[in-house]
Amino acid sequence: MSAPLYRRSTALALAFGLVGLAPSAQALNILFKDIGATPMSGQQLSAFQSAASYWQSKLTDNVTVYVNVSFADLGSSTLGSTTWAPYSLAYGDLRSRLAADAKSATDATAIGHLQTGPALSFIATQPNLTTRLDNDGSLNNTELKLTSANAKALGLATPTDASSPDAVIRFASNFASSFAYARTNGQVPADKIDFITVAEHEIGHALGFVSGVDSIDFCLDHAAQCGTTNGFENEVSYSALDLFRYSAPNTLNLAVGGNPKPYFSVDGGATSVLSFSTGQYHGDGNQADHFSTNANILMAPFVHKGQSYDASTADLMALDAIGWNLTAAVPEPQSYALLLGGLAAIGWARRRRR
Ligand SMILES: [Ca+2]
Ligand SMILES: [Ca+2]
Ligand SMILES: [Ca+2]
Repeated sequence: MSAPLYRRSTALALAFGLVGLAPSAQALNILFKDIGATPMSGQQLSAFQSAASYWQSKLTDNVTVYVNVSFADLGSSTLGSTTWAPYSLAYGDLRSRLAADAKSATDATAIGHLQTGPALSFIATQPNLTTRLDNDGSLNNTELKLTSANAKALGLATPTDASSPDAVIRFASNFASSFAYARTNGQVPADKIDFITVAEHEIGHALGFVSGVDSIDFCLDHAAQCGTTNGFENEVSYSALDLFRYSAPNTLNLAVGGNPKPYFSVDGGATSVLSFSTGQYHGDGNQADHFSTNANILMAPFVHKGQSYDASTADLMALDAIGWNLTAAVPEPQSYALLLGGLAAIGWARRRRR
């Protein structure tokens, strides 16, 4: 039985905001609730609704995803963060689910290149920071951990609702006045950060753009807190997205850092779609559940002032491969500008087995 990894203080007064409008049948439905001590404004809720509606327009999976939202103190450089409810399952079961769910060319390619058998083989970081080929068939090879929303996209039942949601998304109160909460002709002012971009990014994490590499990265320095004093072999760490993290053809690379740098690939590593970031603490400085790029890629670690963008082809391809079904989508490539602020996803937060 999986327990939600996020626990909010019951002393917090819940402020109920508007709930997402239900779209037509046979589509993703994102229902959200403002749980902040200070209620979000109408324009803030409307902006989040825009981000939710964006994803609803891109994904056809007939599931309801519950998201709690609020503004909170996230420090000086983080714009948003997401915690999510986990859903663990055997690798073989996940592979079967992905095969049964396959609809696109990306899906077909991805399924055709997944490792066979009950246990994955991959490059992994060890507690002493060295790496090795982990093919020992222990729990970290045989069981994976998805976001509950990702599990829903694969037809798995997850007991979430508004009081026990799929994800909790927090936005930086420090940047509340730096955000633009609406786009004008698709743009925001040059000195503002597009809140809708940030919200779409965080929802992307909730939908499953997460990596167990971040968990390893964090737990390398927090073994007692993580319960990993005996190493990572009997931990469920890796995500569906981690099935597509390669550093060479046929080399699944789930190491922190990564040399060469791992990249997103749906054909067993033969073709790199885009490089991944490699870890906040022992990698390239950015959480591994992001692409590694300065371009306007939604699931990159940064968003740029004055820039507004939605999911790129690479972002959508990743969600497609992990179990979502896409409506037709052809985003345009975009140029990039100034870096500003990290979009930290606290996707590493883990649960203990047993
Ligand atoms: Ca192992
Ligand atoms: Ca798909
Ligand atoms: Ca699906």
